[in-house]
Amino acid sequence: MTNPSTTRTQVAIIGAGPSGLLLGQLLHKAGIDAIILERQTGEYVLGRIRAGVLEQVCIDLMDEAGVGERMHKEGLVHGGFEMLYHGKRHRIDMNALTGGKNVMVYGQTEVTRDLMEAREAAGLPTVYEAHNVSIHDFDSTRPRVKYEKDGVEHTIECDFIAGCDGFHGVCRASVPRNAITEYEKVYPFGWLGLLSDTPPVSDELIYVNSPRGFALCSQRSKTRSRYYLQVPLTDRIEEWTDEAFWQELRLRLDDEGREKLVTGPSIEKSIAPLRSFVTEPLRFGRLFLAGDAGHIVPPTGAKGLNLAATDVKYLSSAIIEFFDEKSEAGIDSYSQRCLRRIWKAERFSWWFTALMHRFPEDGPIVSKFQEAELDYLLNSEAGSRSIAENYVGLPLNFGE
Ligand code: RFL
Ligand code: PHB
Repeated sequence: MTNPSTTRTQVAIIGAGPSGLLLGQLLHKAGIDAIILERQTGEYVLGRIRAGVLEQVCIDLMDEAGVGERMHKEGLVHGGFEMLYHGKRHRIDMNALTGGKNVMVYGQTEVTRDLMEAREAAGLPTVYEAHNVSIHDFDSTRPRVKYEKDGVEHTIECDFIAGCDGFHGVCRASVPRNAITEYEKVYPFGWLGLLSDTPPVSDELIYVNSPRGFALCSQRSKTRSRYYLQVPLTDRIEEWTDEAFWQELRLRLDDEGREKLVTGPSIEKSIAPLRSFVTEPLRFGRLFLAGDAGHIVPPTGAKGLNLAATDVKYLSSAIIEFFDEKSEAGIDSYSQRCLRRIWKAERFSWWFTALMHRFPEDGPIVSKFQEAELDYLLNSEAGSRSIAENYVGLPLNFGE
């Protein structure tokens, strides 16, 4: 059993998801020390199957953090994806439509593992199973964080607190209600995801708008597939056998997809609710929110992890500027810079979700609107280019 302790660090990072780990690595590269506190075990964090698509900006940040080697070796570069509606596929040639930009298929689990290993190799401190984390005095220049480990209370004194603790974390919840505005939309369906060690049905991702609801054929490697189905929020995971999942997926695919689909036992299966959510602002004195702690997008646009990475880029630059140049310009503009990018990704994710899903309250006329819009978008270069430009991710300095 350890004794109560008081430690000092420059940045206390709450949460060892991709945001917290990437921030820790970028700060370390700049010679700034940080302690990460994580409620769960490392294995638990790695066991959460989530994102799979990285934008170029996120790839560049992994490189900048010095953890890009395995990603470049094992990640799959995708220059396009397919959209299926009315039984017909249309390819969005992202590469051609954006002047050579691509995305990388590389699982969030792998991103997290690479960051965890780099942190461990550098001997940087992460406290897993840190319980009852609480944050204090972030409206002053001497914030503190308290937590319990093995029943013993510890205190960290720091210059900044980075709230990288996801949607259900403690940081956003600790901000006085009158200092924060939250915008939220909850969607009337969820995504049922299934991971299996089977070859993907196609080389590229397929986003499906079918009369039975949305489906997505994604992948993690040439031998591991990730599929999703739109399901009612009332569905329970225990009710979905693997066989029922594959059967429903077949019904939402085209003939070619049904023919090529290889099925097998699931290695993970879960239902995720869909939500659009933004907090304004993202800075409260010496506390900063980054990643899912500050915003959530429905996964249709594959933006959540990518937005988390760009928040962290802005935040690490601001903190480095503070310590190296004694300038508060970066921390003062943190919220505004992030939010400008966040709202564009929120808008795209909401729009893409509305275009591809069946909403229970909508009648047949809305399906007709969707079909007309898809017909327009996919047969117009301007329409397709707009999808491609948003999907690969807008540049960090977009509009500046
Ligand atoms: P995380 O990953 O939720 O990590 C937060 C960490 O904080 C810890 N924590 C605490 N620690 C200490 N004390 C407390 N009080 C704490 N409270 C929480 C948690 O245990 C956790 O480890 O947030 P982060 O780092 O901001 O990362 C965000 C991403 O995880 C998320 O945006 C993406 O997964 C979203 N997402 C996707 N994003 C993409 O860019 N591309 C995709 O293809 C994509 N697909 C997806 C997705 C999310 C999905 N789900 C399940 C919501 C697909 C799905 C199905
Ligand atoms: C995934 O592979 O998990 C994935 C891919 C694209 C999305 C959402 C999730 O839009």
